[in-house]
Amino acid sequence: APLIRREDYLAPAYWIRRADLCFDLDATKTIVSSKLTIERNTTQDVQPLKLHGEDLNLLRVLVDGHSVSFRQEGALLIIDAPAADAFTLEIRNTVSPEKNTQLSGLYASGGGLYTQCEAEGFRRITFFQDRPDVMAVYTVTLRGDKKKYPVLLSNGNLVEQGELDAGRHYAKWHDPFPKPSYLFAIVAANLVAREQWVRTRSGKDHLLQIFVKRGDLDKTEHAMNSLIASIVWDEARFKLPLDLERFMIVAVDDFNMGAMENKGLNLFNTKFVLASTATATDVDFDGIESVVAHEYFHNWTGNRITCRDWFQLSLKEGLTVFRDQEFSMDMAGSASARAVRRIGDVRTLRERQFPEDGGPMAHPVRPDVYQAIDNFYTATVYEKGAELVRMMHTLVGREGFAAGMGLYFERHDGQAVTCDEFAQAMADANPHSALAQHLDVFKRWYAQAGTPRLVAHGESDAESGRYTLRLSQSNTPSAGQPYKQPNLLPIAIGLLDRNGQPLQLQLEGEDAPAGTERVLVMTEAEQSFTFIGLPTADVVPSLLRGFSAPVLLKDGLSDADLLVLMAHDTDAFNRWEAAQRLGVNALRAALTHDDTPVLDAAFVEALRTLLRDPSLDPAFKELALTLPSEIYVADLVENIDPQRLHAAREAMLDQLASALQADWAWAFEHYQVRGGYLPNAEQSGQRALTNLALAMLVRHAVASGDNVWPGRAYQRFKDASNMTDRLGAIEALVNAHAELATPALERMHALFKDEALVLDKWFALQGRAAERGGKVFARIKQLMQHPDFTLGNPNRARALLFSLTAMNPAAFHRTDAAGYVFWADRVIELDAINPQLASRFARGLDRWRNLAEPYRSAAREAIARVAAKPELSGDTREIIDRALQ
Ligand code: HT7
Ligand code: ZN
Repeated sequence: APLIRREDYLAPAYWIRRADLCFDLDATKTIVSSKLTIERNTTQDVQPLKLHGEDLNLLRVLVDGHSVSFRQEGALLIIDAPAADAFTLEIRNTVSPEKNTQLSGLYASGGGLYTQCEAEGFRRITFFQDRPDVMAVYTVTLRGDKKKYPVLLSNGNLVEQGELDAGRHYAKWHDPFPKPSYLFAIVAANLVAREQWVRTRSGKDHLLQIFVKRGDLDKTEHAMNSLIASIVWDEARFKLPLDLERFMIVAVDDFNMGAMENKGLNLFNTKFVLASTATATDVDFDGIESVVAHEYFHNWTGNRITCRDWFQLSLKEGLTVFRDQEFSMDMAGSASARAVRRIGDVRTLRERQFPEDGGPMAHPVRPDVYQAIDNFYTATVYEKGAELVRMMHTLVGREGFAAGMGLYFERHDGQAVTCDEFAQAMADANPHSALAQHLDVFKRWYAQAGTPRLVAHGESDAESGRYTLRLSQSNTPSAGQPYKQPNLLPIAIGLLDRNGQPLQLQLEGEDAPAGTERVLVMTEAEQSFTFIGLPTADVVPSLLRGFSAPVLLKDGLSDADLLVLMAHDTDAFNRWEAAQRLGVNALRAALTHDDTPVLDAAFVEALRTLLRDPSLDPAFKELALTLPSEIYVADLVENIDPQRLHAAREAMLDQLASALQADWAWAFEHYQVRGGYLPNAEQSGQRALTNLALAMLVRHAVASGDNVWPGRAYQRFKDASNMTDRLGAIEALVNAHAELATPALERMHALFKDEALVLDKWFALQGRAAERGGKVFARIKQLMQHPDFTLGNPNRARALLFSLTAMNPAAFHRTDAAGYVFWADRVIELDAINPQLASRFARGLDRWRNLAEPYRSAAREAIARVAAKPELSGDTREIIDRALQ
């Protein structure tokens, strides 16, 4: 496939102002009749009209009602000489939804018909200039069998509906907002809706609807509450009101991603809509809240202002992730609960985005080149993009950020723009900020791939009371970027004395101290900051508080310094970070020495103190007492041996389980939730900690041949009144390889055989189970043959396969290469069904170059075997080619 380059952007040769579409719906063959009102872009020379089309059967083409000469070249329909500067183009074509296993375009799922158009799915419905800077007003008529498709939906407002002959009916929808084709949607299915009217601040009433299959209505309350909370929050925090009379969410079983923000008609993976206490965990409830919010927030950041081209994807995704992160923090409430959310977000960033930035798919937040845009819905565009917005927020402050958003909408509402326009609006609204002063430096974040490294070195001078912090930053080369320039880094910092007391901060040249925390702004490769008036020379710096910049920090702190931060830092993020770093140090030591891996006594005692500390929230304790993941550590170490890492971490977990046994038992009892289930931050923290405690207790019991805790876990699994406790109990048994794991798994399957989302959990928990002696990998292979397993449903495929490759390094990276053989076979198999899913799965070996031998050579061989398949899709080909480059 040809490379598409950002620098080649040209405005379209034609504008499509209106699209009148008519669908005669049928799963085997749907007829699409399209009438487009087109104007030539008169700022350019006359050019042929080129429309995208993929997997379409063309029936006719008329210009202004007359036949016209046209040609089809590859995936383009070309009309060399359209009649005039303004004309109508009528096209009729057919598509086959039931043959569309890619789930892009119009496809069938569970008897209904659904669309997914982002990024380039509209061209799989009808011929169009399928690019985001072409914005049209859509009127859509849907005709179909009334029994099969009682619900007929599209974007905007319902303007007409009625009966037709032969048991059919129709509905006509009009969306007054011009929109790019990727936001188009239709649904024709047998669904029911939870409905709610809400009144926004202006006094307007709006209808909210959540459509699901009959029988799922009782699982939609949380999604509806999340939607209402999102509407209220966006109006309160950013003055952005709901602009539609009706806002619809439709849940669908087969969906390639989490959800899609089509204007007024969001389509959602059922996973992010349906929740009941019995079937969904706290993590699911949180996921629903943030995905509902994310898609709702797109209505302004993405739909009202959209992207000029797909290189600008982070314009809407980074900003919208930032907004949903802020929303979730505000919903969580307390400062501690906010910190817990921040820790979760940083964990995701470091486990998903950092490895991406160090591997073959490394790309800037605003990429320069791609083959398949579907491959660029990445952690870099989303999560690193959100960090860029967060840094702007840090630099201009909460009020300044709100002003920047205001100016952005004032300037660009209704337009398709670039990341530059967003940054410019932020800077212009805050002319005295460091962002405005160094905008060009800041914008390097959009342009340069790779995770910057920040090295910090502090020096105290006892006599003068000075502390000088010398900072230097660098970034390793990445594809097409051999040299990198320094970034603008906002570095939130505090200084502590040896007893953990915060010190007042006064920089050289300042008249007086200005509190115990501040943000240093670094713009050059090397910079020093000198603090004066310090009462001690024994300073422990707390750098990058709240993870104020997405960098790899090397500050040379000793374990003793980290223990001070872990016990006393006022910044909860850095307190957690200190515990993680002590864990990383121990794991690194275990990988470099041959002794039995151990955590030292001081760290274990610090963990015990933290676990017992009455002033700390259980959610925070659970995070701090969880050792850094194998995925995170694997990214920090070169030449990684996943089996050794797994063995070392398992040994440390055994040690923690044994050394803190009485403390785990105490925590398990002390933090039980008493009273009914609520999916709030307080209760979910308690459940998370009791589940961790139970896992530790079962682990220790199984290792020492004791049956009491496995028995209690099994009982809890059986009696649990909510899915979080039930899943926690069964995972404790499965991960410890307890005998009772087998009956628990059988029971769970029998209980939930008709609940697709719970079956996904059943597959996933086995896919990510702690490997021991190859048993987990063998079980995964066996589960491929299970009657409930299918590669056709993305959730099911992800549950088993992605759990192995993305979450279970020890089961995947085997010395006999069987994991890689399995991976290659599945990539090829999946690619023939669903290239988007296959190319995501193919990324499971992105970091093969970082593996030690024999893994590295075996992984390379497996990738080469996939590369040798001539029939690979463009999506998967791009990933595989990059991996081998
Ligand atoms: N904007 C949406 C992206 C999306 C998507 C992209 C490619 C293929 C399928 C897809 N489904 C949804 C989701 C979001 O970020 O809100
Ligand atoms: Zn999004």
